[in-house]
Amino acid sequence: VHEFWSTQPVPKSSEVVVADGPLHPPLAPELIPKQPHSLPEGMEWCLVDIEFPDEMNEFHDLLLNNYVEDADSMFRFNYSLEFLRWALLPPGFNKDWHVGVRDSATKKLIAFISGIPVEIMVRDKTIRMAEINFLCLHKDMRSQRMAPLLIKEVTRRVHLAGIFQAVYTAGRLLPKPVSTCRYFHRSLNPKKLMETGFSQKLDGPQLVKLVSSLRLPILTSIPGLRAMRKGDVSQVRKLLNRHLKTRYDVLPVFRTDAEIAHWFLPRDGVISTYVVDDAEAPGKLSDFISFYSLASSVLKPAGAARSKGAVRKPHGVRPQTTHATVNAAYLFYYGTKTDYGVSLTEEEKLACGGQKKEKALVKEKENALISARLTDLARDALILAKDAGFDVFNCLDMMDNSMFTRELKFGPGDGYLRYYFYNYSARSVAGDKIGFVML
Ligand code: EN5
Repeated sequence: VHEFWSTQPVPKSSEVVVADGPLHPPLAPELIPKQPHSLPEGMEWCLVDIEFPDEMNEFHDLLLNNYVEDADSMFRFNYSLEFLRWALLPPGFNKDWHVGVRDSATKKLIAFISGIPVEIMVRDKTIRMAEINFLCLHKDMRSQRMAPLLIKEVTRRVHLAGIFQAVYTAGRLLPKPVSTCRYFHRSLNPKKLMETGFSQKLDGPQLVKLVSSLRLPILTSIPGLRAMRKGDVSQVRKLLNRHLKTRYDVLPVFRTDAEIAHWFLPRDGVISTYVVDDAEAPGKLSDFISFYSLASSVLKPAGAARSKGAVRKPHGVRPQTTHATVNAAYLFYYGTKTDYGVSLTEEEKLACGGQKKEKALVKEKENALISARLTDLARDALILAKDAGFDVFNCLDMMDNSMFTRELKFGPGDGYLRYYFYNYSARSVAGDKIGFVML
């Protein structure tokens, strides 16, 4: 069934993985082809130099018209130029991993795939990997078996750098996910979401009730919450690495302040990070939360899918073609110290009557604290995102997100995100043990 994936170092769909480890050892340099894989007649490999505006615009255009859509083709990701620079030019990026394909005759960019370097911890092992993203084929080039060529070519280039594992995500089911997460959405601008078909149309008393239930406080609630600045970088690094390591089974390791500065310092229209500057100890950060900005183009006016007349549109909400995009904030990373130094009273220890029970009770107390704190942080993030003009706030049911999604009125979407490793077979990981966010 999987003509391509059955030839690749990934677990079979039918297989139950029982131990973590590479599927093949590092390749000896002489076994890695020095020349690019061959392409069909009329196509050629190119590097897309993200630092050149012209090439960047071509790449941006390819994605704008051909990248990921929802299951009903009502929306398509609309990554901004600035976002793509942020995503593809982190510290240590490799130009050779920004791979394009051009039409030899017209020189038009018709396909793309990228990798960036990342260090991922899977349970107790730290592995240097390529993070593969933005695989995109022009719509006119579909079903010509091009994706396997792009994947093989980026793999070859990653191998040449001495890296033999990769991590990637997809909405689709492939062999074989290490984890499956679901998208959750929190309306910030319910009327616009209904007009674009992003959420179910309501009118009358139902609409009134919904809108009032989605009201948010005008002001954020956490004292000392402010935008992150340069001076916060090293504290955010420690806060984040510790939070990820203590809470999750799959996580990135941020080795340097430069990486944290790149991924977290606020950039307009790209990434927002807020830190909590403790009032009692000014300059000491206790928490942070971040979200990135990714619009989706509206492809069909709301109601177009059922305009044949089978189902009547509720009147009062007219289909609108006036909204070009839905502006979405996506939850990125967060970290909190609220669970520092949870301890049991002598009384509680006695009641436990054993190390094991004590550990469980400490965990339970930590979780209660974290849950309350994350709910406050996420609520403040919703307020800030709404103020900044976002229409919806999205996240996955990964990390500790399920601790606040219900209370904060997120609802499940129709999309899923599957996590995959290349040349690493890992026992499956529960969604709430995934601590790695992809853009
Ligand atoms: C690159 N590494 O499906 C791979 N989005 O739910 C990326 N649905 O926006 C792969 N279909 O549910 C990405 N509204 C895979 C995701 C692709 C995009 C995608 C989904 C995620 C999405 C929306 C719109 C659905 C339109 C019809 C959705 C319901 C919102 C509602 C708001 C109020 C509370 C309940 C949910």
